[in-house]
Amino acid sequence: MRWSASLVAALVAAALSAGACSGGGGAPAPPETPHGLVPLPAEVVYRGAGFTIGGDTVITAPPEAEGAAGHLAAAVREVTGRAPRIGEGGAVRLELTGGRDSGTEADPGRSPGAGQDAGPDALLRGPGAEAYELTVDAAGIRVRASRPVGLFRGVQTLGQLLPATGRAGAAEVTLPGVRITDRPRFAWRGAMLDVARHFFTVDEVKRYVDLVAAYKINVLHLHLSDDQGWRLAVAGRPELTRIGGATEVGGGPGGFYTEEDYREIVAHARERFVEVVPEIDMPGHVNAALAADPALSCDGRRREPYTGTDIGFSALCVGRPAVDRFLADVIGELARLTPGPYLHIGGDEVSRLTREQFDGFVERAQELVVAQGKRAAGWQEIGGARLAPGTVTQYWRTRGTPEDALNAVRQGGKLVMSPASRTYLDMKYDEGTRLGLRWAGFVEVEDAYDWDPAEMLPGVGDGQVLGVEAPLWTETAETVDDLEYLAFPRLPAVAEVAWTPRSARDFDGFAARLARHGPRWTALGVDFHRSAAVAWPG
Ligand code: TNX
Repeated sequence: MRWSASLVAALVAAALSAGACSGGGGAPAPPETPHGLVPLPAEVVYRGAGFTIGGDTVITAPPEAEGAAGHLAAAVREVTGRAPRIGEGGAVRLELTGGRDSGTEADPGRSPGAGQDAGPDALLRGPGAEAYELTVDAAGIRVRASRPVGLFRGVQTLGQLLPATGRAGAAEVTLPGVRITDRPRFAWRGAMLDVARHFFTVDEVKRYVDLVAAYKINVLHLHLSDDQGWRLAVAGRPELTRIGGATEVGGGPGGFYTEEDYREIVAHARERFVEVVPEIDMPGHVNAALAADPALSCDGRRREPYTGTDIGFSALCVGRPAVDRFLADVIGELARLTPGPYLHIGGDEVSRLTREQFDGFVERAQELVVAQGKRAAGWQEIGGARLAPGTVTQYWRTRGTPEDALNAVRQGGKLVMSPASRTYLDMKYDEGTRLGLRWAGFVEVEDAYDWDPAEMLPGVGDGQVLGVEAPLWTETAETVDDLEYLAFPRLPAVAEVAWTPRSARDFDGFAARLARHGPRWTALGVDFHRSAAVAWPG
């Protein structure tokens, strides 16, 4: 019999309150965090006795899952003060089953089985690649998956079964007895960070990755260029970063990533099974590039650096040989530095070009991406162009017509859903929010949660949706605190929309589970927004 998670939650709540009424005669103490899992797994059954982790606990894991085992040991150390040893014969076991993924898409060119670097697997193979099972009982803890990525996702779940913080002096923690069978609904579960409007350092980006990976986000979409800044070094074009990288919104010093910096971010993300999708936004949003290289504009004039927040005023002089060389250099560099399967070419909000010019540019950029063995991603507007097989279109415009996105689907393309009125983490929560914009309306945590990606557009169901992404534009966000205040708690809401089956989701249940994360964020120093719809403890 298969239980829906919400049914199980209701039964557990009933059982717990029955236990409370029975006078406690031998009834096990209610587990500390029975409903704190975000995103909610596909199936959760709390049952039987749990398991106590202490200083002598040993974690056993195959070599491919050493990273996951290390993350688990660190999470345990956070609450008990001591990391479990990783070795043979442990009561906590991470196991690769070596079987086939359940329900994956065919992916010629890769053989199934355990032990592969699972970063691209999840994006190219479909959500089954990330499936796992987690059991906690009196004998121990077992996580099973066919791939290392599944073990890592299972360890993230396990981390949420631990209390937020250790009790002073307690060297042990008891996890509830539970059996979880889980896999994501969508393959692409993204967080976009705009490092162009305000620059964020490698360490700041890594911290964001750590925070979002806990919610099983698997794509870090880095918005690496815009009018206000060019943030990635491109071999042979030093002026792009020297001039284009030297400022940001408000006139601060800006910054950029060297090849080494970028590789460090990619490696850090991959260790957490998060794939970096780099975006160079073209053919609009390019003032920083035009400030660096006047040959990219039709009038041949160098632009002044731009530190304001207007949009739509810049464009490459498409069709010029200098622009084509630039395009080839930039896409070549992105492909060289990026192990993941997708390169994002931007394509949003271009008002200076004719439709023909725009479409021609998008088609040329796609051709270059495909020639590098990659797939292209682009904002919704690219859907009007002829799309290559595998090109992903990112829906965002909740004002105006979705015609471009529908056109992408008519061509057989898939969508990543980032409706601004639901997923834009840069919108204000409400009238009083000290940061953020308001053009797409206020976005409270209920708005970020209470929608369905497969019910937004006519003719766009589960089969047309590759995934969901929450963009964090940074016109108004200058510091890590600003980022975190905007992302939490909305990012976890979007992460659950992307992961959890529709039938298992309801806002009240989510809010009750989410409340448990307040103390976690406080312990991590995350400055989160205390949304009024959530009963935050303390
Ligand atoms: C629209 S969404 C933009 C960005 C802005 C954002 C602010 C999209 C593809 N373009 O350039 O930063 O709104 O909310």
